[in-house]
Amino acid sequence: AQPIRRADYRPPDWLVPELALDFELGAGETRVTGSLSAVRSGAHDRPLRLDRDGIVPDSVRIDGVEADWSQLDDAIEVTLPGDAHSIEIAVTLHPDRNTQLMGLYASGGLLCTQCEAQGFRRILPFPDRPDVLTRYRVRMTADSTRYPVLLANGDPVGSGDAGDGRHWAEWDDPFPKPSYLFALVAGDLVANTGSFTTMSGREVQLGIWVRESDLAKTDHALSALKTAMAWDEKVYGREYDLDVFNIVAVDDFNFGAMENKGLNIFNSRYILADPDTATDYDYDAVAAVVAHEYFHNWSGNRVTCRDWFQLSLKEGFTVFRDQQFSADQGSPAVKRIEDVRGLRAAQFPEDAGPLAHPVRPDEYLEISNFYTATIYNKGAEVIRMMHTMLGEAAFRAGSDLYFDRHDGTAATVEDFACAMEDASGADLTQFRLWYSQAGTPRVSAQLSHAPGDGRARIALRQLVPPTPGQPDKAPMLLPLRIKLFGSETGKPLGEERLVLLGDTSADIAFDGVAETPVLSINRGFSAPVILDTNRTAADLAFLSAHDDDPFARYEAMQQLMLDTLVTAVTHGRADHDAVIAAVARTLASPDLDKAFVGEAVLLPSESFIGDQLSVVDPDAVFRAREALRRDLATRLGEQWRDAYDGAAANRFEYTPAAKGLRRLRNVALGYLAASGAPDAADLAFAQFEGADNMTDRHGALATLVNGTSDKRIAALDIFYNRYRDNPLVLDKWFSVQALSARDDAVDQVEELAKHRDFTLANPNRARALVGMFSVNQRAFHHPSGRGYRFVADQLLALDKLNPQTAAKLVPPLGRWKRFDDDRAAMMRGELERIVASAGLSKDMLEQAGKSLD
Ligand code: B3K
Ligand code: ZN
Repeated sequence: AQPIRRADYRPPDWLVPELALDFELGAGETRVTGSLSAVRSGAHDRPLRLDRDGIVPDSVRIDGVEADWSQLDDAIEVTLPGDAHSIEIAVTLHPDRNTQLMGLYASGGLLCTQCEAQGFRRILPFPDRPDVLTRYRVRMTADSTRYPVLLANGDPVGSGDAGDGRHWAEWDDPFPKPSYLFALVAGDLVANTGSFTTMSGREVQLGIWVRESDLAKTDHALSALKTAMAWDEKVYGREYDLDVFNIVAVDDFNFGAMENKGLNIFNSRYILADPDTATDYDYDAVAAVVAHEYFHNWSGNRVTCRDWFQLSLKEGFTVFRDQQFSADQGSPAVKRIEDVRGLRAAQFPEDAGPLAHPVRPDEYLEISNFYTATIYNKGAEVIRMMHTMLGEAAFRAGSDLYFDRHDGTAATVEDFACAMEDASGADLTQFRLWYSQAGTPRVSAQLSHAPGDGRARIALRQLVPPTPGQPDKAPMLLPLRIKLFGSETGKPLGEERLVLLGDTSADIAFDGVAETPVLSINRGFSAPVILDTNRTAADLAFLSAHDDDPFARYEAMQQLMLDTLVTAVTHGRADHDAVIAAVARTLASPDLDKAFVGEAVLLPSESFIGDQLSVVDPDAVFRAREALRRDLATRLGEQWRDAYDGAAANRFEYTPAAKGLRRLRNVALGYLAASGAPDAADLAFAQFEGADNMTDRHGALATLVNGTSDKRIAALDIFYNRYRDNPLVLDKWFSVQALSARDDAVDQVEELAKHRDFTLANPNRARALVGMFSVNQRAFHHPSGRGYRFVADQLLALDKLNPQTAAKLVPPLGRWKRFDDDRAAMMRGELERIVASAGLSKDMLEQAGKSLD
């Protein structure tokens, strides 16, 4: 297969201003007729090219006359004599055989669509590219009993009886859109409805559509939607533009959700929530994803992407918007901690490995592989840095200008940067390197102090590491928020400064510094970089207690823990005292937000510790981390018990304060278990049985599943029997075992893959077992290589059904260079076995192939 290159972009030869779609819907067979207007764009004599994937037209008519077409592998071509023609194409589809879940497919009795990025070509041969904007009118006819509800984009314009037990409905979307935003849903659904009055006084009907049995779990999503609509008006001045906004939840979905115009389709895990089945984490995720998809109505739909290389234009910006939204709903510091933890868990390793690519990539084989942490999360960091440098008001002016200028068009990343520059007067020339250069910059900051002349100096250096295809990098523009604190008084020494580091090295001076200063740098994670400083354990412990920015306090604590753990791994032992004292102090600070305390006292993950080492020995990392954990647990035994008891809640409430209590309580329970306290398992089991919410029940289960108590099996059985009919909760039952820290985790996971409730056909289930297992560092990297073999076997089987979801699970195997020779050879061996398999998808070929380099 030939890569698609950004440099080869050419505007479309033919435009399609109008499309009427007619669906005769059925799960076994659906007949589609598409009537489109094709208009020649520019002077050329090239044929009309209509992309296709696995479908062959039953007929093609040009201006009402049966016509010939030439059939290529991935398209059909029609030669058109004039400059404007009407084309009618008929196709037969088989939704119930569509295991890829792209195009039109069946899920739990529903029929639904997924078209981004290139699924529309599995429904109708069409110029399936985001810069072709079309006005859609959709007519659906279906069995009235099986599919009483028929939804599509835009506004409903008619419905009626179609005879023979069938009915029809017609929808019209007045906003021209690219084919990837097309959607329809047919099924036996009910809605939780509401309405929202926009800032100009228009009333919008809202509907969250689910199976009847799930209706009681939709209030949270509906209220999050209303909050998000109001927030986007207030913070970005963006108003909704149709009379209806519908969301449908489906069980089989390749990712989180999809922002189809006026008809969002969601993975049910990001809609359904009630206290008995959803954790606080799930509740937060539902609100964040509902908001994210809603925000796409402007950042993605009204202004879309010219081509898929511009994907971060909509995704990076929309992730930034949903992060701001979530921060505004609770604790901004805790939200930032979670986002940075996610960035370090997924994006930093991606940027350091064989699949590293810039936020605006230069080429791809399969676009589905580029819905990555780099495009989404690093993309969001890039927008955040603009926000930091320009300030709130200028950033908003830039965003207004961007939406004004490009409304109704397909834009580029460059257009966004230009709007920001034009509205603010800023020069983002060097800053644009964030879009073109891959790799996480490394920054070194060395603080020195001359007490005699009251001057502190920070020597800054930056290095952008080489990545595949990009051996040499230019220095980037890094916004670093910096503040100094006095080591004796604990007080800030002057205001925070925003330093823009644009050179390879720079010297920053602070005057009037009489006291020995301690350096607080990259506050709020103002630049997504890896930092190296000359701060001692004492400095970090000091900051963890005195920094006036909670995020910076968290970072100082993490760095202190990380330094301790790296020492332990490399030298076989380390002094735990500084960490223990700092954690003790944090636990004893009554003024701190409980949610923050719960995050601050958590040890860095095994994989993040591994990322600091030149060669990773996962067993050594596990041992070092367990030793510190046990030491913290036993030496602060009383404090963990106080924290546990002090965080006991009354009845379930979903409020930031109640969430914080649950967070701290469950973290404390984990430490109590790690201390070997004789009553820890009973405590966990009592919490498991007595809980009135999933956060506490799941927290207790996780503690038991990691341990050796005989309560473990009992809890797993009770949990299974209670939730066996709830697929989303059953996913938790699989994943909590896949993530187990026990020695026998590999055996358990091999058994679970044979369980009657395990299936690769459902992406959530596949990810719950295989995806979660492959991030369980000790189990996946079992020295026997069984973990690698298990994952490779599952990926090969999944690739036959659903290449897109299979390919997403390759990266853990692709990290082989980071491990010892034996493990590296076994991981490579599995990748080689994958690449050599017959009938491999393009998705897998790209991911596994690149991972071998
Ligand atoms: N835009 C979709 C993602 C589509 C992924 C296609 N492989 C959801 C989102 O980012 O909001
Ligand atoms: Zn998105």
